[in-house]
Amino acid sequence: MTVVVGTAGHIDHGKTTLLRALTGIDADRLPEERRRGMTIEVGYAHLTLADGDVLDFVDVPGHDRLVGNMLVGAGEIDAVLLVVAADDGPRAQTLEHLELLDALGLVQAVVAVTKADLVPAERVAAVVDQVRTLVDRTTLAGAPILSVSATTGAGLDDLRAALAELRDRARRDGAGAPGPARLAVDRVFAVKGRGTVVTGTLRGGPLERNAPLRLEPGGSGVRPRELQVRGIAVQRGGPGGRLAANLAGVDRAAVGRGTTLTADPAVVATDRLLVALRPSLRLDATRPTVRAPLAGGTVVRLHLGTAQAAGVIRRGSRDVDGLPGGEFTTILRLEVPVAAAPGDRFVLRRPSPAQPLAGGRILDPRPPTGVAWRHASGADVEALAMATSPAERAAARLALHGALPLHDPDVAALPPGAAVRAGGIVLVPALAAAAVADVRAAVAAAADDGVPLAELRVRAGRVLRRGASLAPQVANDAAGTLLDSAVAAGELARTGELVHRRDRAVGPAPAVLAAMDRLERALEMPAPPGLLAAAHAAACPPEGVHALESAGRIVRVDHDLAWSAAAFADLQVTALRLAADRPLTPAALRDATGTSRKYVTALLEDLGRQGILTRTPAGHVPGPRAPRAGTSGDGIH
Ligand SMILES: Nc1nc2c(ncn2[C@@H]2O[C@H](COP(=O)(O)OP(=O)(O)OP(=O)(O)O)[C@@H](O)[C@H]2O)c(=O)[nH]1
Ligand SMILES: [Mg+2]
Repeated sequence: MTVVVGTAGHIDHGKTTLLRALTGIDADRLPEERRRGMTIEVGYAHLTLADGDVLDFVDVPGHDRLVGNMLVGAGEIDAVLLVVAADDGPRAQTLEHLELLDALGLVQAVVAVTKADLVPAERVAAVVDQVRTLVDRTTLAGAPILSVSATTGAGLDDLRAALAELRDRARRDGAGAPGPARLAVDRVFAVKGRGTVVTGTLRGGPLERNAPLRLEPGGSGVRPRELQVRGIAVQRGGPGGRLAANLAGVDRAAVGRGTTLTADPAVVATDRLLVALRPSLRLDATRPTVRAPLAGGTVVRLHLGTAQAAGVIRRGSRDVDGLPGGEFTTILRLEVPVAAAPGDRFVLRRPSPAQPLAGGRILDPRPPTGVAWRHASGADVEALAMATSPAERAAARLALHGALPLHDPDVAALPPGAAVRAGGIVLVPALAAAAVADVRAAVAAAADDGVPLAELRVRAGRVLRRGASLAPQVANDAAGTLLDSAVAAGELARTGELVHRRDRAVGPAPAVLAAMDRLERALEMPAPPGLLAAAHAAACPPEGVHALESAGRIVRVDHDLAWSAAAFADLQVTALRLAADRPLTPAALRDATGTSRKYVTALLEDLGRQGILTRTPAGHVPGPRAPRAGTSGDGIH
């Protein structure tokens, strides 16, 4: 796994010169950089160590106006080479870079006090002391400090040895820990005849040629046609280290600095993030102290990986202040989406006058919205901010969201019992229980009658949507699964489409049963009255009508037309007998049954739908499902 070291330090303090002395590579490759003798863009070099291992370097500019470019370089490094000129001592960008590295949470560093050839040894020692004090106030505390000269070569062997140790410490810290490959693009260019080429530092596992990847933001699919490590074509690059990828079929304009190339489902494009912020350290006494926490409405510039975006702090009632280390949580809204994943570190700067504001980490790149966010509590946010293991984090994020889709990367990390699976989602158990409790209450309120399944599904779906931001269909599907399991677990009972209490046999009340009998009798004639009027006359409620229908005691052919099953069977026998002789016309059926056009039309349509009769120009004839004379057990002859 290749460790990537980024330079840092004030302008002209000798970063690029030191890298050239170490590696023989001039990271200042642009003509303008060479002419002006200063770094403008991020540059690259690499060093083969005594043990044969290779270190990659990212060289950054020290100019105060180019701190944005410094952060592009610092956004994806494992360790730091801080350079301070012995003649000049620590200066404004020495301090600012240290503040930014601290904000990014970088830990492993080596400090080179360079240009030692220009000053007496006492001056070098004094600068080393000054630097020691500064560095030890940051996350880089304890970093070794060496005095060197790029011009004379003094101290370079010791520096190489210190860099080898730096590499070992970075690896022990988990630099390049295994995980999905992710490359934040820091440079894009078009190569004639080859198409678009991007470069960046690889995080996570290795990247294979032709592996299917996504570009975020945007989500477009891409396969790297060619990979290069330090100018040499490879089948696979990394893990870790600098990588160039030739992207087949991608327009140069579709990729920019900050675009991320990955197959990691945890990386998403987002313009609204839940973050934990820590006010930036202030090493420069002339700079105003950042008040913690940052006020709502504060305009910021986000530097995340190689991406930058304008944003604004949105404070709300779910924000948590006073977390360990002075952290506080907030929502960050961006002007444009960036590619982000949970745990990513970033820096916020004040746009004007430009200065560090805060370091941060992403708690949730897509926090809940709408009702689910209003229902989320500060405690949920705090649990997420304090989570230390993937399982804790996943459980805290589920609690915050109420529900997560099955394909969410956190679902696999959930500890057993932390979630209930329902339909295409997992639910926090309390929310699943609330939905089932609501259903149980509705069923209990309906006493003996039971409640239609469809109604309960929508009802429980509504409960789920109060606790999680879910599409209605997703919520109803999940509610359906919860209902099924409540029935399977014996908490509720189900008869047909009715859900009812387990301790009651479902069925209409005695009064309704009597009304049903009356209605059935009222419909037992070839030309019965309208169904609704008949039900009203019989005092039969709608559920009684449904019960008659589902029990097959009445045959309902239309909204307002039904026969008793017996009357309908008689009519069917008559129709079939006539149709067997000759094509049956509505008039013939009307005369044979003594009814009217209304009844025979409905009857013929219904028998046609069932395939018992088939309509021909001459009239209806027996259809494919007609019971054959003599073989039918229905008594048709
Ligand atoms: N005498 C002496 N001069 C040095 C040494 N290192 C660098 N210099 C000189 O210092 C000047 C600045 O060096 P650079 O390497 O360009 O400085 P830098 O830190 O990369 O500057 P930026 O990229 O603009 O931030 C150049 O003129 C170098 O020749 C050294 O060890 N001894
Ligand atoms: Mg330089």
